[in-house]
Amino acid sequence: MSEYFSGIGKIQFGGPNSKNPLEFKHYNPDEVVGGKTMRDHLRFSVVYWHTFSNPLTDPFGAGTAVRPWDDGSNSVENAQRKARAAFEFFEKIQAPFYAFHDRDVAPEGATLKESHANLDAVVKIFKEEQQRTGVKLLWGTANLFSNRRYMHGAATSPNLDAFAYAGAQVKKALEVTHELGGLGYTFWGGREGYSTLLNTDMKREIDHLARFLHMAVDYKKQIGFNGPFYIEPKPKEPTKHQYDSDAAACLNFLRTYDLMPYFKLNLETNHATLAGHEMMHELQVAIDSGALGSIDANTGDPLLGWDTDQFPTSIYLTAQCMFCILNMGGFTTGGVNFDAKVRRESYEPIDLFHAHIGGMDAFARGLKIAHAIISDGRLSAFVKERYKSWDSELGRRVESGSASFADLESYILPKGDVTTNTSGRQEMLENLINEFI
Ligand code: XLS
Ligand code: NI
Ligand code: NI
Repeated sequence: MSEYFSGIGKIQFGGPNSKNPLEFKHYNPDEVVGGKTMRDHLRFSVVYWHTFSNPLTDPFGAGTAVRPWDDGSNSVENAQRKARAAFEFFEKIQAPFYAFHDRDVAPEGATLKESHANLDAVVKIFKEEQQRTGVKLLWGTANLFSNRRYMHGAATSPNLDAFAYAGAQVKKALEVTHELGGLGYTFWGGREGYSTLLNTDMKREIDHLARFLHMAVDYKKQIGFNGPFYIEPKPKEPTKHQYDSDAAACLNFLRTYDLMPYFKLNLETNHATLAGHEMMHELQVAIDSGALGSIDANTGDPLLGWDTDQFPTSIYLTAQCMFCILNMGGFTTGGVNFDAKVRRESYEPIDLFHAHIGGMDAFARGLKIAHAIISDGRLSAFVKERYKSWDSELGRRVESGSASFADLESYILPKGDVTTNTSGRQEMLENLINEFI
């Protein structure tokens, strides 16, 4: 069997003092943090689209990536070779999971039938490689946005033919995900949104999206796929206004259309940024509704207003993410999926290792820091204390729904005014967090 990343072995844990750029400094898969190994906490996943199908183009220039296993052709053989290279990478970087879109892994044929066959030919290799390596599919998805047929959207297209094509494509992608033992399936609304309301019947489009997802639910039951569906919010790009704009909008949509039992959210950091939220906000919104499924780990550039999909390296960010995830009780089917790409200037195969090692180490540190903050207990004690007035008799009655405005009035009238506020101590708490960073 050919080796595609020759000269690079399995990435090992070298410890914090290691100066070897091809060693983990903090990610030690077997190390136990709070009763669980790092491997089981973090459930790292590599994305096929950025790491194996992205030539590193930008709007001003062609791709720069050098990928010796890729002959640049649209052939199935090329796609199969790429699959072997991908699994060699997953194994060497010690990622237990991967994720893909149907069109990342196999070339689109002249007809849908041909595309299905191309996909099957690569899935065959995936099956072999999953067996050989033990790497699992975190989630599958369908690309319903690149082809020109989806110029107006897919499930929200004004053209029924595009809607039908998308349905057939998702049907196949679900079958393949199921066949590969995928743990979940993601819907990111690629072009489900609008560029101008002048030509858009928004209500009708959103109703169609809900119908589409209900059909997916029906089909998932039919084939016996038990994994969760995920919706991945993003506010803009490619359309001006994406319907799944943020976690709250997605939850509102899911509740309106009775889809909550079947869906969780897959939250991406860069999308949170584009929505004008911190990732921690998005995570907490989802967690509070029992709907956090998985995360697309990346980061944006604060000076660039688009989805730059950079590898996460900020310890502050990863600590915040892991703080929320640990408080939730950890992932079940989801994981830390690196929806991130190397910069166009980082064109060599070895850069894929540097990028993932950095992201994995950043999350390992985030995990340890978050665990330490939680074990320390001062932060949660502060928050609990801040709400202590609600633990009174009246507070309990309000929370349980048995108090009225009249009760509030007779309680507060004798007091005359509110004289009991205490400091929020934001700066003190920020200092507390920095004790652990
Ligand atoms: C694009 C999205 C996409 C999804 C999968 O911005 O992040 O990559 O994760 O379709
Ligand atoms: Ni994503
Ligand atoms: Ni994205």
